[in-house]
Amino acid sequence: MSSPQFLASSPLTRRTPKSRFTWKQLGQLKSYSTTTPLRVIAHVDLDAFYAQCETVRLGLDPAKPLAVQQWQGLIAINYPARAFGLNRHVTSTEALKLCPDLMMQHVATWKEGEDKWAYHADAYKHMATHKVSLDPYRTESRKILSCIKDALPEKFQRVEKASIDEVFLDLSAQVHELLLERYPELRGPPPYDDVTEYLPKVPTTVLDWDADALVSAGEEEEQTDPDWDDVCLALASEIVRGVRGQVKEQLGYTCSAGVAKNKMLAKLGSGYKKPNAQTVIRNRAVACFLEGFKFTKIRMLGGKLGDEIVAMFGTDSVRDLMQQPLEQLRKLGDDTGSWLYSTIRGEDHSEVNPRTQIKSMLSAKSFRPAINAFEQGVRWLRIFVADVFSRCVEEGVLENKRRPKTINLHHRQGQQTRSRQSPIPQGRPLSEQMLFDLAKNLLAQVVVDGRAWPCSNLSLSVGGFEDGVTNNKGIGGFLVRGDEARAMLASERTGPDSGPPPAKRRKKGNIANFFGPREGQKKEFDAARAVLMAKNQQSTSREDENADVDMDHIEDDPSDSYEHLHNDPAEDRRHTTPSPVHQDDLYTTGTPPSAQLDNRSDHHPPLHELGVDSLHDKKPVRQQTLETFFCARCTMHLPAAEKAEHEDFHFAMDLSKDMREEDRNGNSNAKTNQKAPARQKPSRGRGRPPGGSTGGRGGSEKGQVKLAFGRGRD
Ligand code: TTP
Ligand code: CA
Ligand code: CA
Repeated sequence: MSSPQFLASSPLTRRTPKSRFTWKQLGQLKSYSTTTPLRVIAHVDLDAFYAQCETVRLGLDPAKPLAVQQWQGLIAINYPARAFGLNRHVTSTEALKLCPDLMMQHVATWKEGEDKWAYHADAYKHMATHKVSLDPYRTESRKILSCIKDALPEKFQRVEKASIDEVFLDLSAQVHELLLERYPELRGPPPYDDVTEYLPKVPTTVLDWDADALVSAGEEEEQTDPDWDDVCLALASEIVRGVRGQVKEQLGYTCSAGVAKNKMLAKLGSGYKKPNAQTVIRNRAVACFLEGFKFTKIRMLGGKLGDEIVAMFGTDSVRDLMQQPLEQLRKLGDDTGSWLYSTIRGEDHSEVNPRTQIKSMLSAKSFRPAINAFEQGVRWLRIFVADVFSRCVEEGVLENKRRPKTINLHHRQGQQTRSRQSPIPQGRPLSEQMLFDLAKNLLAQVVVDGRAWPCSNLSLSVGGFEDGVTNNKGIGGFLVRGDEARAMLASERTGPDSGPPPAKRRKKGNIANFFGPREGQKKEFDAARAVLMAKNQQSTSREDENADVDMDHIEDDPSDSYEHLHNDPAEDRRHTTPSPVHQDDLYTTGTPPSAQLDNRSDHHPPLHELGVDSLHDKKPVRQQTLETFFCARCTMHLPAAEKAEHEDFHFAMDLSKDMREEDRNGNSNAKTNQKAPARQKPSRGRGRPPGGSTGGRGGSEKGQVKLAFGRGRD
């Protein structure tokens, strides 16, 4: 590696007796500084994850070809099966032709009407009545995460779960400790106690990279002696080898890893050589490494932003884009241009965020054929609730460690997606029954609004997870009033789940009335609900109707600039099954897009961030993305499609609170009506005016609120 002759002759050679790194930069490692050039990050990604889960679960020989099937498609293919040319675009029938010995294991499913998922041998025939469960893979994912953590000293476990089968590790502090252990000259103090002094030179010219795939740095760069950044990466790589060894030994899984100075490079590195390999990208090799990539493979650049750049500069290659001066890139906007400029040069100062708490959970099903009756919907709700509740239990709801604040139902009919949201009462233990009643109530609201059938997709999510809530005042108390509030509370206390929807218990309500003429039923709703109802219409979300979803969305850290520029998840990070027959599954990973570049609203995590690069090659696949927005009041991310509705939710809640206060103060309705419009309703810029108002835009806000109230009380 080193060459004294070259060192003597090259004008580029740093032939000082010192390193090019300072004592300060070394010290910064200890505190996980995101800017020290000595930083060391690893990304670990399981090989053919679901396929390995099945191999391990069934105790099969990992050398035998195996694929995980979902309906007629394949969603995971192990490496022995890939040798037969199998990939996710191949159907199960085609797969068997290509590889007659292929073991195909269908994913576990929830069967309509049952309250537990199971492995059903004939599940592939029953797409209409079964729903995919990813529980087995989530369970394995958790075990692997904890094994990875345990493989690291407790004080150095800075691990971010990035998806169901990947994690980032910030190994900086651990490497710092190892450096000091192995190179006593680094223990200091620095000469003259001056941290801006350069470190001594690395005492060796050869580093042990073991079996690592070492990305070449190009002839010239390879001539230079190793410096401390190389040493740091070699130590990190040693740690990662140990971690991977533990995962294999204890749980039987192989994984691949990337080791580099930041998340972006580490992530690209883990996919560079697979399976069961680890790739190191030394700082000196970054330019060489990135040049060969399409920039659309880089995190954040796989989606619309990437397309925009391709269109603007007529290329998708990093090499070509690197020729563009900063001013040219700034055509994309100052911030985006600068970010892009440094990103394609391998800069990324985002943190490894060890928070792995789930912040929302979603369970969904696409119906083919569509469903046509309330009772049918309710049967699916029972499954969604069982699914979501079991995941809540894993999150510690029974011990009141964490619990969700809101429940959402999304309903799709034709091109229209509608959502209903309700607070989850906080003052008593969360139960499956409570969630079920709330869910049923939400579905009943959709139904009473009309045009509910045929329904092609239903999804249920709970969100706003909070740590052990102690206040016994349910947020629900603020949202609804009068009969509606009583009806809701009653519904939460109901007995058998097969009972009628809560609406039945409303005044005058029997089930026939409930599903009767729309206008008449509107009277059943009180003022705040009317505001919600009126505004909840006509969502034109382009959410994919074919999703059979089962996903958790992990807490993100808004301070993480990396995430700011991107994601969710999640995740919201999610991805689809690119089967030609269906896209039936998606999962989430990591954090959602919490902010946008230049205030753009269309930036969301590219699928490849989820380890779904292959999807980009497949033209007919509609990419599912879940754009989210951050609600500062709930401190949570929610699907962007729900933004307007969610704002309405707060608006109605505030309004209702005002009214309660005024009621308490003995104020009249007249005053309430004077006051209510003063609250600015968030502008939504889409959909029809609330309450069916034909009034104009902008200035109509106040009138709309009044109208909604009027209508609710007619
Ligand atoms: P990936 O990490 O993208 O792929 P993989 O683990 O199967 O294979 P690799 O060795 O290349 O990393 O996805 C992780 C799991 O997510 C995968 O095993 C199955 C699931 N998945 C889907 O269900 N649908 C998809 O479209 C993709 C890409 C993955
Ligand atoms: Ca993987
Ligand atoms: Ca992955």
